[in-house]
Amino acid sequence: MILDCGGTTLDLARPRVMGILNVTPDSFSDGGRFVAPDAATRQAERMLAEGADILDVGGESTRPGADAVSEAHELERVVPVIEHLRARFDVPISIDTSKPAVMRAAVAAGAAMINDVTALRAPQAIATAASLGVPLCLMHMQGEPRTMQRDPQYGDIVADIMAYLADRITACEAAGIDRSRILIDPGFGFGKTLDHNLELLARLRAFAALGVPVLVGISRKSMLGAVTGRAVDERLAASVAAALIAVERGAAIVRVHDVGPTVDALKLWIATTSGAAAAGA
Ligand code: 8Y7
Repeated sequence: MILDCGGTTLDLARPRVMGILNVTPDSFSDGGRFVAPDAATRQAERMLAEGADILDVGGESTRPGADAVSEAHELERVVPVIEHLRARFDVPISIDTSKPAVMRAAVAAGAAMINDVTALRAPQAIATAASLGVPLCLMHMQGEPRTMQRDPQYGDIVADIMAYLADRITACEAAGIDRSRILIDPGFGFGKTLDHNLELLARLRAFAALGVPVLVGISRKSMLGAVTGRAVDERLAASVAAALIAVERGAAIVRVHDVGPTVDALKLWIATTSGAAAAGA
């Protein structure tokens, strides 16, 4: 599967690493340290040196309990950062947003992918994404960020989320978006209990049946804290393990804070699943 990111192509025959670049003052794990374009540049530089294949720029915190950000604020946070990064680096930039106006401005500034945790449910989002022509990640979320962790419910969680994502893919295709531009994401932590998240990771392989690449974000999330008893800044080893488990179960892209350690782990995975090693030579 080849993803066409406007000029740059990403061959998903091997797993890829998306580095998280938050430009929100209230992002739970970066504490707003990367708001200014200069600071964002330094962080981007480091992630690229460590082997990031994509950078995901987000200006609206979607952590549980977060308040919505106004469109003007989001635009003023992300557009200068995207322009700054485009001028300096060649890497594809993904815009993490649910707002059509932000999608438009971000792509105009050089973003080559849309990452939407609401799977283009906002009015005009599908039409906007269709007209922009960039790849899209459709993520599953039950409820909305402010309230999603209050007693989420599923029948069969994998079947429910697959049905939701299949619906969103159909809606995109109906608007003229080619399937080759679509990725899906089960949305770890978005309206899910610990048990829901663990079952999703255990059964991740099932999502391959939808026939589009799977993106997974577990880096530093609370499910890792629940399993290890570790605070958010102590979840590196668990985050790398989660990325590796996801890739082993079919994820094409992992969205992470700690690019270098993740890339190292995936190098070992690649070395043992391809070529001579896999053939038993
Ligand atoms: C995810 C995400 C977040 C994820 C995708 C965090 C923006 C919370 N999580 N996008 N965004 N998948 N596609 O902890 O799991 O990074 S925000």
